[in-house]
Amino acid sequence: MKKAIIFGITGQDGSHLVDLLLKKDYHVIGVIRRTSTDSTPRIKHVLDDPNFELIQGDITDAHSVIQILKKHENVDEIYNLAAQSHVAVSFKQPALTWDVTGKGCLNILQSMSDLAMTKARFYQASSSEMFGSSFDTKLPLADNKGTQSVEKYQDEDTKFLPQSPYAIAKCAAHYMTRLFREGYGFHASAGILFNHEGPRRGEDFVTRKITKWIGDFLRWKTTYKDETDFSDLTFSEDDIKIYPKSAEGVLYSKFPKLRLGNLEAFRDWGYAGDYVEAMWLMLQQDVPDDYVICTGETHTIREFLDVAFKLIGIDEWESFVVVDKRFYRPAEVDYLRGSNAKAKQRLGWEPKHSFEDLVKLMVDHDS
Ligand code: NAP
Ligand code: G4F
Repeated sequence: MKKAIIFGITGQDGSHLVDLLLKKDYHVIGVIRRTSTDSTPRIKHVLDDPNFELIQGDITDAHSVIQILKKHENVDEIYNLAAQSHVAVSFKQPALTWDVTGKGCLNILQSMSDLAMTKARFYQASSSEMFGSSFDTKLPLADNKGTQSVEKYQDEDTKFLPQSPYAIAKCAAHYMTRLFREGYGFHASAGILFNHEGPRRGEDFVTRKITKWIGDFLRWKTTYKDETDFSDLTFSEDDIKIYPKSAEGVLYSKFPKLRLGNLEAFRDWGYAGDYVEAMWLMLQQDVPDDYVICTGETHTIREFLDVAFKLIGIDEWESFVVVDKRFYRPAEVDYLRGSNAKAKQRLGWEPKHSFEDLVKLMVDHDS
């Protein structure tokens, strides 16, 4: 039976990865940091599995990391998914983000080296945020009007131009992973994953914030009305209101509008369950390497809103949303669209869920 350690077990990806590895008959050790409240909701369903164990540790504490690895020196695969993973938070807590997202990776790699764990294979969760404002362009394509358009994309050869403390820390960890591969001969691979989402996504990332709001809004509305008709809602600057038909003009109930930041950014959004398969595939290769994992499609936050609101019968979402400058970032990543040609060719990986599937999965789950 193969054995794997997952740092970041309680996160979105950790929870999908443990599902996948248990299905593949692995023994999985999940590393959990001490928190004052329960951080296991995403992994509740595996806590009693005889092939799963939780162990306490924190990747910012090198002593704790080395003790965990020493106890499991015969482990086959080590996945580092642990991070302070919120880009906006990284501007407010840059040093913490550096310690967790950047140096945490070094703590694991250095511990592997100190313990001479040359057999264990290592996965680093790198990010498309590392590209920042950088992209490449394909040869201009002639469209059917006879003009030329340029297709922008990022792949394994695109240079990094990070735009946040988070992305800078991820670049450091990415290069450290490459150094341990090329300098010391470790089987260390990095997946440069583009945004991936799903029902287990943290509620402060934009996709889940939208679908969670939709679910809460629908529940609020059906508390007062059964019909799906939205025609008698009224809108103030901040709130959505329902007035009772029987007592025109008397406030019956109000619900806060959805407050978002920049709606113009493009993201290449995929489904998290598909992406953890790519992580596993990378560690099954004879030769370690870096891979871009993405769908190859890009959409703005506006487009996400279009699809999500249409699913609940609202064609014009504008009156339900407030653009709030507080959610803008000091520097933005405007455009992400990956090319997954290498992953397709070498790993045989491709995404199974479309953008529309993903939005529906999330709206259905939250409604
Ligand atoms: P997530 O939901 O935020 O999970 C992060 C995990 O890291 C949580 O289990 C968290 O524990 C743990 N963690 C934080 N600080 C730690 C520390 N000091 N020691 C040990 N564990 C710690 O992130 P995700 O979406 O699953 O992403 C997984 C990884 O992929 C992250 O490294 C992220 O940066 C990277 N990534 C994500 C995406 C994406 O679109 N999701 C794309 C590219 C790369 P708590 O539960 O206690 O907070
Ligand atoms: O959902 P987001 O916070 O994800 P972001 O910043 O792209 O980062 C995620 O994907 C990365 C991979 O590219 C990961 F490495 C990282 O760990 C994380 O998982 O924001 C997406 C876009 C941004 O342009 C942001 O400015 O949505 C915009 N946005 C607009 N309003 C908002 C909001 N983002 C958040 N979180 N909250 C808003 O209210």
